[in-house]
Amino acid sequence: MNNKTLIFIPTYNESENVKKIFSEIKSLSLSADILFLDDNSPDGTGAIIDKIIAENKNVFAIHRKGKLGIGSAHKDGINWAYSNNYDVLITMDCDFTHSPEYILDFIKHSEHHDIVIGSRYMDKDSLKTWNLFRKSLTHLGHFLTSTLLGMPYDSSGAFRLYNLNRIPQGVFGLIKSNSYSFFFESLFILNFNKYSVFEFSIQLPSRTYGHSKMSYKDVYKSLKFLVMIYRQKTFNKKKFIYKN
Ligand SMILES: Nc1nc2c(ncn2[C@@H]2O[C@H](COP(=O)(O)OP(=O)(O)OP(=O)(O)O)[C@@H](O)[C@H]2O)c(=O)[nH]1
Ligand SMILES: [Mg+2]
Repeated sequence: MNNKTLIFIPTYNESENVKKIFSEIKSLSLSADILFLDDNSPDGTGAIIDKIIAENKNVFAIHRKGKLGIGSAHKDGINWAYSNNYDVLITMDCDFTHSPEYILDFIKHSEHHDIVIGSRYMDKDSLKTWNLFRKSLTHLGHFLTSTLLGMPYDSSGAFRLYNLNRIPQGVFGLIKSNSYSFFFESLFILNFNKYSVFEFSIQLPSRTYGHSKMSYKDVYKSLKFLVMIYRQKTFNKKKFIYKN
């Protein structure tokens, strides 16, 4: 692997997961750096990250003053990766729903594609440990994003690889969402501008430690945002075109 690679992990109250996820990634022996972005987690996740940084020179952190949203965390992570000249960016959650060993598959599949996505919908057993409510909500989300945005992909997940040296930074500048809708908005914009997307199947176990940060308000906001993109795509699609 000659590409300069960054693994980006946003955290909010992940004190039970952050050390373990770091050691699992470390045990893969990749030549990759890791960037954590913590939003001043009340449970002290930020201090645990600083301890990891003090002992590992390939680990970095952005500390923000408060919870600014998962989408804005990803945008800051992406901009940091461009500013620091990374070729490849892998993004993932800290809660072990994204198993670190898949990172190797992302890298393997990245050679011929601009974006690689771990999909929950190619294998019907991918979400087998999830409760029925959460599984139904996820499938409904997938049905709506694929129907309204005309993309067959798993567009609401964070387990992704971006080939930054094939995607101009300005494309990401078109993304408006700072919340969970960041994921389908970013994929829609990338796909609309003809960047290639490759998916492979992943198993997604449910979170073991800690709590989900997604609220009903987030789900409602995402739905509203989805309808807004659908309307803009129908009546004003020029808005999504990236002009160099
Ligand atoms: N920095 C930062 N990280 C966040 C924020 N919201 C969520 N995260 C992190 O983003 C990742 C995904 O958040 P989750 O709460 O697991 O959301 P989810 O995966 O959609 O929901 P579950 O499947 O129910 O866990 C985790 O690593 C969180 O700690 C935020 O506002 N700021
Ligand atoms: Mg999660």
